[in-house]
Parts: sequence; C-alpha cells; structure tokens
Amino acid sequence: MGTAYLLTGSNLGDRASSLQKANARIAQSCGKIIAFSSLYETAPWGLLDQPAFLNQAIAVETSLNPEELMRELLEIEAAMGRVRDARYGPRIIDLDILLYDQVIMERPILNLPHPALPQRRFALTPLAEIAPSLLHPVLHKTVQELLLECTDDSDVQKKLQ
Ligand code: PH2
Ligand code: MG
Ligand code: MG
Repeated sequence: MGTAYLLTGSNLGDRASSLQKANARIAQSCGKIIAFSSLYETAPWGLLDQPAFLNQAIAVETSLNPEELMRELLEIEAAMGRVRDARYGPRIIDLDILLYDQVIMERPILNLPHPALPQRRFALTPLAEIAPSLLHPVLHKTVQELLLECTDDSDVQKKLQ
C-alpha cells in the first residue's frame, strides 16, 4: 500500500462538479481517499490567457504502484472527456500525482516528485492544508517550508463552501 498526494484541477465547464466526479472515479478505481483539501480558486499559471482554475489536493491510499496509478488517472481524464491540446491550456479535468510516499522516479509517463511542485502556489497551498509536514524526498523540506519559500505570486483563494 502507498499514499499518493494528487492535485485535481479544472477550468472548463462546471469545475466543481468535474472535481467531484473525478473524486468518485478515483475512489472507485484507485483507492480510498483519506484526505481532501478545500477547493481553491486559482489564477492560471503558465498560460495566462485562460479561465481561472479550481484546484483541490487529495490523499489516496492505493495498492497501485505509481505508474499503474498514473495510467488509471489518464484513463479517468479520457473518460471524462479531456482533450489534450495546448501545453498548460484549458481542460475540464487534470489529475496530477504530486508525491507518492518518498518515491523518486524519472520516466516518460511520470516524474516524482512532480518537478514543478516548488514553483506552483496553486499546488502547494492545497497540499499544505492536508499534509503540511510531508517531506519532499529530493529537497528534504516539508510542504509547509516549500510554501513559505515559494516565489510564485499568482492568486490562490480558498473557496468558502
Ligand atoms: N495546471 C496547468 C497549467 N496551469 N494553473 C492553475 N492555476 N491550476 C492548474 O491546475 C494548472 C494551471 C497544467 O496542468
Ligand atoms: Mg497539471
Ligand atoms: Mg496533468
């Protein structure tokens, strides 16, 4: 069994409903979701001329290994109608693995920890809500420390729910 920390995101259509549907599918085919962050309204990062995102971090207890988990997440994205278009561009659902236990790997399908995590406030903020003390296995810093050091100044707002 492993614990995977995922970031879910959407910036097209009914964003909250897409995140909820993705969570239901993840619970069905990947494992038990043991923690959910709040939903965050986040300014688009990378490609600025697109709608704002909703992002959420979740922790999943899974018997799938990292590659199996990534394949399953890609299937869920496809089943939910995700079309792969512009890099960093708009999408109805995006399911990324940020961390998987203390696994470090570099493969075409998946890099762990997610290489851009320290540069992305939209990922660190929800992750710090559910796992502030989690260690980054390469940088040897906690998620809370990474967030305090993060120089990304794009807007991230917790949604009242
Ligand atoms: N995902 C991206 C590109 N930019 N910006 C925000 N705010 N949230 C995202 O999830 C996001 C993004 C590529 O996956
Ligand atoms: Mg992404
Ligand atoms: Mg992705």
